[in-house]
Order: sequence, then C-alpha cells, then structure tokens
Amino acid sequence: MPNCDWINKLRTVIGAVALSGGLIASTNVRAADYDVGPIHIAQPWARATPKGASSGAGYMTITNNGTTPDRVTCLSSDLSAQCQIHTMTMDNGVMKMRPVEGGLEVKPGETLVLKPSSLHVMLVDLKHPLNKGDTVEATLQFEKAGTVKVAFPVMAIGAAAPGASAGSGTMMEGHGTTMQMNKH
Ligand SMILES: [Cu+2]
Repeated sequence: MPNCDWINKLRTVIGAVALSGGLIASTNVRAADYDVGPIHIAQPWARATPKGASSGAGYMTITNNGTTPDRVTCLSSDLSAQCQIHTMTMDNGVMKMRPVEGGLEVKPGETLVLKPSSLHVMLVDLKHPLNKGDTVEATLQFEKAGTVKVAFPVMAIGAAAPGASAGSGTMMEGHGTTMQMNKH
C-alpha cells in the first residue's frame, strides 16, 4: 500500500521536526549543569541588577559527590572586576554579607544551595548592569577538583525573594564596609 507508506514517512518527519524543536526550546531555557572531578554544579543563575548597581549576585547548587571535603573560591568573572563568594547572616536584625575566608567548604555528600538572602557569588564592580537574558560567566576554583567556568543566565529582578529590594540598600552599605576591611 504505497499511500499508507507515504503517510507513515510524513508522520516520521513531522515527529522528528516536533522533537528537535522541543529540544532546542528546552536547552534555550534551561541552564547547563557542570561537573568538575566529583563536584556537580546545577542550575546556575544570576539576578538582573537595577541601573547603576555596582555589584550583582549569582546562584547555583554545588554537590560534592566525592569522599573528601573541597573548598571553592571564585577566581574571576567576565562582567565584573572581582568575583567573591559571600555568606549572608543576620547581625542585630540587619542582613550582612561577608566574603568567605579561604574558600567555601563543600563536605563529602553535601549539597550547598546558593540563593538570594543566603550564600551567593558576588560580582563586585560590574562593568555594566546585568540585564535579563544576558549570560555572565564566572570561573570557580575548587582546591582539589580544579577550575570550572560556569555560565549564569540572568533572570528578571523579580526572580528574587519578596521584599529583598527594601533591604538591598542596607546590604550594599554593609557590603562596602566589609570590602574595605577585607582589603588590608
Ligand atoms: Cu555579597
């Protein structure tokens, strides 16, 4: 039955086009994961910054699938003069962030979640504001596992935790102070 055969071929072609279209769409939306030695990095993203902001932040999850602890620092970023890893803690009711001294420890079997109002990659002295749809790259160095360049897709400012804008001025203020102290 030649007719039937032709329809089946057409179906296959349509199916393949639909499938590849779907794959392209999903890779555009989803950020890449990274592996370096036993370290797995998933869902990197950065938050868009308002005009005039001097620093921005990147987030991701870091899992240590190895058997020994490792320590991660941020070496550099393509869109900022400096790159650091910061912790955020409450100090007398004020959120303060500080660079992690000597690298952020990732214990064996542990997954660290870098997210707004918590651990983050700090992009200090941005070359220009981070706009939604941009990608910012940062090179992370693991003491044992080695270095990996991670691309952080920039999400909307609104992708942040609610109420974050109200405290951001104070956070930046505190940030500037700790940066000064860190330079000596
Ligand atoms: Cu910070």
